Amino acid sequence: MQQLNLFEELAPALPVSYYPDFLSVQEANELYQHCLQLEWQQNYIKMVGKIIAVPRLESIYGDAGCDYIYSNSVFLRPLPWTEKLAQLRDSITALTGHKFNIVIGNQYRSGEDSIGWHADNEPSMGVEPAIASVSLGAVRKFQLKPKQGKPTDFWLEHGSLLIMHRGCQSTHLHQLPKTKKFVSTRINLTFRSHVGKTA
Ligand SMILES: O=C(O)CCC(=O)C(=O)O
Repeated sequence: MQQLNLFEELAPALPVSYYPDFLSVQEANELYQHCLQLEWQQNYIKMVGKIIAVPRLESIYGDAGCDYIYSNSVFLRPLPWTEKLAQLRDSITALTGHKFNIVIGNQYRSGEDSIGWHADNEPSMGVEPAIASVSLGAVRKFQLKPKQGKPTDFWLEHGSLLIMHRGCQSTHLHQLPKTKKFVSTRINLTFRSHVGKTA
């Protein structure tokens, strides 16, 4: 499979790999339709004494017991793997060697939906976790930056796979910013490890 690592051309130090054609268009279309039928929920976080709606819908599937907590406020209990999500997990493992036991879905309904600068460093994922991120639907800008540096912009395409390598979450932050342009729905699936601790 062709690996087009645009980050390598733009900034050789970035700890990611990008596979634009990880899924065929037909596979990506079918998976997108499947993902629309997943159980999506609106979550809320506590910030400076306020309760704020997370600006996207979320879902979680995975092994029993792999509960996930983020921002000290959102508790996600995985539903059992669907057959299609389990197949996707296994094909990512076959390509990368990384094993995953949960997948968190993000559904961005419009350009108003987003995720701000953060690192995925919850203790439940273990030390220096690799994360695999599959994009479906509308193409959105994704940004990655060293903690003290400038962002590199990237457009994550329908059916693509982005791997954030081990160490990336310690050295870099990433985000999917809002956009004023009209964009249709995008679904992102992030496959993660879970090593036992939930907080
Ligand atoms: O939607 C994306 O591509 C990014 C998702 C993300 O950063 C996350 O789930 O932590």
